[in-house]
Amino acid sequence: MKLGFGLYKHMLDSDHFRFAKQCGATHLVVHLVDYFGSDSNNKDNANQPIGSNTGWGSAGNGQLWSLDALLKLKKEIEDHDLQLEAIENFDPAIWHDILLDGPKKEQQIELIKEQIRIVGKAGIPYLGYNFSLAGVAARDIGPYARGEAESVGMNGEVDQTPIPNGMVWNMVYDKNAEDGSMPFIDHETLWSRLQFFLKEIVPVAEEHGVILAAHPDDPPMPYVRNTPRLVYQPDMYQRLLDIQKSHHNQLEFCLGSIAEMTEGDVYEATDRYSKQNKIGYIHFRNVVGKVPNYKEVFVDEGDIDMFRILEILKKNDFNGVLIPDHTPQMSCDAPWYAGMAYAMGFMKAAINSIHRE
Ligand SMILES: [Mn+2]
Repeated sequence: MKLGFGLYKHMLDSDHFRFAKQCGATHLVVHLVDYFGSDSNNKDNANQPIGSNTGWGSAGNGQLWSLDALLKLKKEIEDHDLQLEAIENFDPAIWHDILLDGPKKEQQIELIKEQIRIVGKAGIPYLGYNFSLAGVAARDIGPYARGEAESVGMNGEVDQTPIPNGMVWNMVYDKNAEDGSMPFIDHETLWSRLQFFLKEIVPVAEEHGVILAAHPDDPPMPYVRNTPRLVYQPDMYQRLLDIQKSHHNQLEFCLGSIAEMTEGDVYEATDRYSKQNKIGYIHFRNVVGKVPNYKEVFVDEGDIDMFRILEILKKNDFNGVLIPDHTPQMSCDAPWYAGMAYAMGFMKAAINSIHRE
């Protein structure tokens, strides 16, 4: 097992590469989508009021990540003695109509194929994605972790405010969209959209040596903002895998989201999917409770026995990367960094102790 670190787009610089290295990371997972614009310094936990019409802000300009840009990034990362393991998430600007079954769907599926070719050429092994209409939304923020550390969670209520036209995946892709909101669809309709995506994209990923890794729903509710969710119980991951069976169709396995699900259990799910060799990389974080009443907490204070997870992964020969994903903010001048450094120290010690046994 390998210790990785996740960096947002505005953090892709030398200081942050050094920070990751100092925390013990050997691998990086990078976000190239510019969430939250450029004005927030608390981007990991950025949250929106119920029924937000802007979400995380504006989607990008629809340009693909170029081979030159990816190679440059990869080289900078390698110059810091780190490896670029994965890119996480597509920009809604290049796939909104794949999610929405809109008029540009065919055009956008070609864009995604081209993006995968480029990522493959750059030699980046994984592409994480989250096939979701509402995206990560409808959570609440508060002093929910140990010592009143600020984190996110749900308090029994689910935001079902319809999403306005021009917005998907919690970002605005068309500021000039007509008034109105996203039409209601059922779960099967959304599954058919995912099926179209996987049938088109997985063969291209195979050809170009890229492994797709699907994040489950966060939060894992059947509906959020009046839209259906795909993977909101552990079993539903199997359906996603079975649509297109391939080594290149895998999971971005988020322990926190899975533990928040109302059915199954996180240990059984970890065993089941690691045994199949379907876990691409892991979001290693902890929570208390289940939807719609849960809180994100420090890695060592939640419901999940993280050591038991590592034992299961070791038993099944999982050799991929674990990253901390979200963490509560710690009370100091650098709340996000302190929270992450704390999680990384725990993870490094835990992984070492498991490997020593
Ligand atoms: Mn996650």
